[in-house]
Amino acid sequence: MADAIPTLSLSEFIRAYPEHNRQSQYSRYHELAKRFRSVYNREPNFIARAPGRVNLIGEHIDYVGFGVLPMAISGDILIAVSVDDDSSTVRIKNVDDSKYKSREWQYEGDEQIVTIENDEGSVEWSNYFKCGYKGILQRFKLFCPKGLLCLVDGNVPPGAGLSSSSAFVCCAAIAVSYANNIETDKTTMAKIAIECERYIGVNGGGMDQTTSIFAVTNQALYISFRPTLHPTLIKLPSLSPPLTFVVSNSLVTSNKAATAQTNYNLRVVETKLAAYYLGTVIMRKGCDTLWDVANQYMDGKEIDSKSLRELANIVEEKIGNKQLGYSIVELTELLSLTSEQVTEKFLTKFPVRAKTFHLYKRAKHVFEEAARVLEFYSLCQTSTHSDESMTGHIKADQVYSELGQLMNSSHDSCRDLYDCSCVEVDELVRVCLECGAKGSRLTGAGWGGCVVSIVSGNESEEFISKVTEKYYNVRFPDLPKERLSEVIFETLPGAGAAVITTL
Ligand code: NG1
Ligand code: MG
Repeated sequence: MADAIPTLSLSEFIRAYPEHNRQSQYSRYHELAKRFRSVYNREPNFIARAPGRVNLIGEHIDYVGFGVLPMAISGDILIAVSVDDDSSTVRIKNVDDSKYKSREWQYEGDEQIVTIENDEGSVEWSNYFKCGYKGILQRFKLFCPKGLLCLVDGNVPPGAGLSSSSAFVCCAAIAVSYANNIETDKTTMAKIAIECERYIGVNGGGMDQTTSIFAVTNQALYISFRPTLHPTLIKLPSLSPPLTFVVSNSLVTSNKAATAQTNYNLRVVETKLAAYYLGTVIMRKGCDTLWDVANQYMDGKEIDSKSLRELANIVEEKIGNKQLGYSIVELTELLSLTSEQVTEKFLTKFPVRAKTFHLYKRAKHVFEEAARVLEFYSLCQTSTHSDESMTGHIKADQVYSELGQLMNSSHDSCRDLYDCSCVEVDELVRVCLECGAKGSRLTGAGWGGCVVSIVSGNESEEFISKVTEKYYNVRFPDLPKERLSEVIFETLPGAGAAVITTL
């Protein structure tokens, strides 16, 4: 799969869209080019685009090293760019300039390239662009980068778990590399985007960037990260009635960068503490990630869902559910390390704030969630292969119910073991199930954001109207009707990142 990011004309690109939204996509790209001309008084040379994603299953396990199963959505970030050969100044503007102020900076030279300051509590929007900029300049050692005039537009809701941040970082990296005449393959681009998004202060995994770059219309992805990054395109089961995924936004936003120290980065640390401890008790040597624990447990053989379930039982035996978690003092005893060693090993690279650390709940979630992903994947494969030989509805019902149950268990585990849900998201999941979803779960990092539900195709309209009545009309009665299609929508696997050269 070492192929390049596609460069396409707008008409070629639009062909990948389902017929019903081709026209609206066309207008969006044209509008952006038009705005660009009026803002900068010149033609854009190209538009880079990168989509958001919805994760079907596999939450908070990518940074641990286990495979996940997402798909791209049609919402994306667009950056129209005009290259300025005579300077190295970057100017970026947003079509929504009341919310996102224009920024400008200079290439700072070798080491620093560009300063990214992470203010806790509020995150400067242009930092996501700077991540991609810095990532490309560093990786390709560009000492005389071109100046850029950029105009950004996006329709992935921010802080909703649909990965607007990674779509922006990927889009920026692609725009900067294309503007500087760098050709690279998708794997390299995904790895750059994964690493450079960490400049924002979140010790993230690689699911979002990989999806944004590798996605193909009508296919989901199974992404494995270890031993190397490896995305596999997969067909979702073709069932009758057809399977649909509906995304609904709880409308609670959670800015992952602003809350990293108490939420996301803390979870990364907790899984590392658990990996170290389990390594010492099972293999007599601390491991770096829970994937390493599983890999050593399997002696290098393929990790399957049965062994992951065994590992979840070992977590029960060896760690035990200490309700209040471990304080640093207790950790030093448990891990036979000094408190300096604990700090140095686990708490320095990305600082976190916590009185106690939960090892049992996090490790149990990770192993079971990793098992669920493999079970979901194998259901997709068997039902895709064999549905012609099966007789219609019985088979479909069974597949729906099995996929749905895996999604439900995933949500329960995010809520109860990983503590990454919130009251509103739990309520929305409950409402979705009451309204006929076969399964429903939070998607993305959590602590707010979106829910994804599996719904039988011929029931999706009715489903959407029932959820609207029971969730949005009750909790957000003032939400304008015309915004409903942004907050609850059916989604098909969308196309991946591209550069659109002829508008
Ligand atoms: P979102 O919700 O898109 O910010 C984050 C991480 C993913 C993954 C999920 C949880 C980044 C860029 N994204 O996604 O890698 O860990 O949370 O499954 O850090
Ligand atoms: Mg994100």
